[in-house]
Amino acid sequence: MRHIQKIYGFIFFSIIAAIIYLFFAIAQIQQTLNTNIENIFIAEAQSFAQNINKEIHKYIKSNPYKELKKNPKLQKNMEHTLSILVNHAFKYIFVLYKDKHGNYRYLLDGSKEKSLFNQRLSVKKELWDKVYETQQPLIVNQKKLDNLWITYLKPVIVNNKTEAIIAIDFSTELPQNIYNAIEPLDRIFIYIFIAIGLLIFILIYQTYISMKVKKESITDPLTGAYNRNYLRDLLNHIHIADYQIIMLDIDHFKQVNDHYGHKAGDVILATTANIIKKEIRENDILIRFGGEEFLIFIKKSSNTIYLAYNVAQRIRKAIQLYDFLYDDKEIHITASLGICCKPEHFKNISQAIKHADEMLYTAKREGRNQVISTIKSNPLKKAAEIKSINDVKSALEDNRIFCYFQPIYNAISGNISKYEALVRMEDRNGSIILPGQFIESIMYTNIYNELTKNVLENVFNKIQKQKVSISANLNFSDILDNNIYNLIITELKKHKELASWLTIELLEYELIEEIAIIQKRLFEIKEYGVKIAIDDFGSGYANYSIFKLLPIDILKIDGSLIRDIDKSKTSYKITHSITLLAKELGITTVAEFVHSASVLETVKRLEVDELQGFYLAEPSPVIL
Ligand code: GH3
Ligand code: MG
Ligand code: MG
Repeated sequence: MRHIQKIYGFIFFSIIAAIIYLFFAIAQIQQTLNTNIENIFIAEAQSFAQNINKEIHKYIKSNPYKELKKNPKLQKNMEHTLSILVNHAFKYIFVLYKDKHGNYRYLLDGSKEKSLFNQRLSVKKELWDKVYETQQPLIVNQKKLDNLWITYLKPVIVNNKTEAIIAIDFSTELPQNIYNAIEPLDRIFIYIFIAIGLLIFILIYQTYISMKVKKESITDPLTGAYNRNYLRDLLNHIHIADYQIIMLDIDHFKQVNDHYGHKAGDVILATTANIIKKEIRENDILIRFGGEEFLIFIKKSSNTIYLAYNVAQRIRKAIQLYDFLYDDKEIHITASLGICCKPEHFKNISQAIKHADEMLYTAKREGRNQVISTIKSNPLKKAAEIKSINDVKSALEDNRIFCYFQPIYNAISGNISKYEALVRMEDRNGSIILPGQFIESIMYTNIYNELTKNVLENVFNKIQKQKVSISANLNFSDILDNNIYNLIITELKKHKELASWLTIELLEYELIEEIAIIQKRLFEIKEYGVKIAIDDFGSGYANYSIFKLLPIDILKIDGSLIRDIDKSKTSYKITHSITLLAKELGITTVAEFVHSASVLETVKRLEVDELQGFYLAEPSPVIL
């Protein structure tokens, strides 16, 4: 289509160029014709003057005035000769001499009227004098616009002295005739130019209109942002690796509509779009994605992965602080934002947008008025670098510590019975870091406690929001920590229903000195209805007295046993004995690390109650 437009454009401008060329070419022809006519006439005048000069020299040998005055017959004869040359073009042919006062007077006159001999003729003296002095012929061009009017002056030299001047006046209307012949063409050109002018005007107007229509079709009239039509076009040609994606949704917008009316809602939508526009740059793209949902493509400029995150935080704060005004009422709103930092890691743009939307969903679920940003970490890049205390500390401060959730399935029904919360850290590059890379360095520091609190709050929130069973990992040291213990108890008291959704998974269980305190605290927690699980049972020195001391509901069989249960007889037998023991004690068993079909088949055969592992489901930032 564009190709054809280009061809039309080329043809159109070629035609215009040809017409303009023709216009100037014709003007040039007219000019050339005029010059040629002029030259022909001048050549003729020269030859006339030459002949007259010869004639004069034939009969006159000294002073022409004196000789002609003496000989009127000669004068008459010569005038007759001149008169033969006179015609409608060469109208005046005469010979003048200069008297001693410097005035010019007739010697011979070619016109057939009565003789003007010795009468004065007023001429342009300076020109005539010049011919007298230089003894060179002169062409005096009195050309009018379309007619030629030329006087040709030739000196008559006798004995090296200028004695007279032959003057031939000629004029022609040929140029006028040519002009008359060409004039219709000129008129045609005027019409053509007017037509071209009109055509150009129509073209410009049409282009303007079609651009306007096009703009309207891709713009949302309420907010002035692009609409989904634009997004559809954009998806075809956008280079997604150049952008990061933000998805924004206004929190509780329905309530704004309900409280203040739909018009107020509209004002808020338009104003929000303006706030966003102020926070983004020219190269970024703002699209109204849905009702109160905006999609923003942030053009990468530097190599900071946090670009979109920073922009999103700015937008979030700006919206939170803005006093929206409607009908003299001040309205305050907040927004939640989800980010896809590395769209290039997704199969296509739609998937990347979907990821940003999932992050937005997470932001909503986890309290709104916040920015959630995770990335699908690049599988090619597995940096196993250990993070420092400071890294974790700033991650905590920046809200870059959160949980992934891995489902645990009931082996018989196949339904999800609960999720295990697995802590994750997002580093400054947007990569998701596993606990193995950062827990070590903060162990036994207050940062570790901060992290645990953060995880617990995360889990409590998730339970409140989604009403799902979640299992949280804690150490004995966490139970002993007063802050953490109090946090748990306070939450359990505050939200009575919380306990039934919560499982505490104990990661270590050596019988330390303080076991009595742990025992007391765990019994107290269990009183509320929280379930207690023993994690990684079967690794290290499995101490059976733990079942006597602590109120255990669930036993998670260590992954190292499950991993090769389909291949190792020992693993199989140990697991078997653990399941038998658990059954005897009335404890639920969980097999973690179910990573293949044959492992799954084997643990099912051993009648393990619950199953967890990559083969069934990977940990995910959201619970659907
Ligand atoms: P959440 O915090 O979960 O996002 O809740 P919410 O109420 O903002 O979201 P929900 O999707 O439930 O409601 C969105 C509302 O936005 C519903 C719809 O009537 C309203 N809406 C959609 N488009 C427009 C519009 O153009 N103008 C106005 N005034 N309201 C709109
Ligand atoms: Mg909303
Ligand atoms: Mg919505």
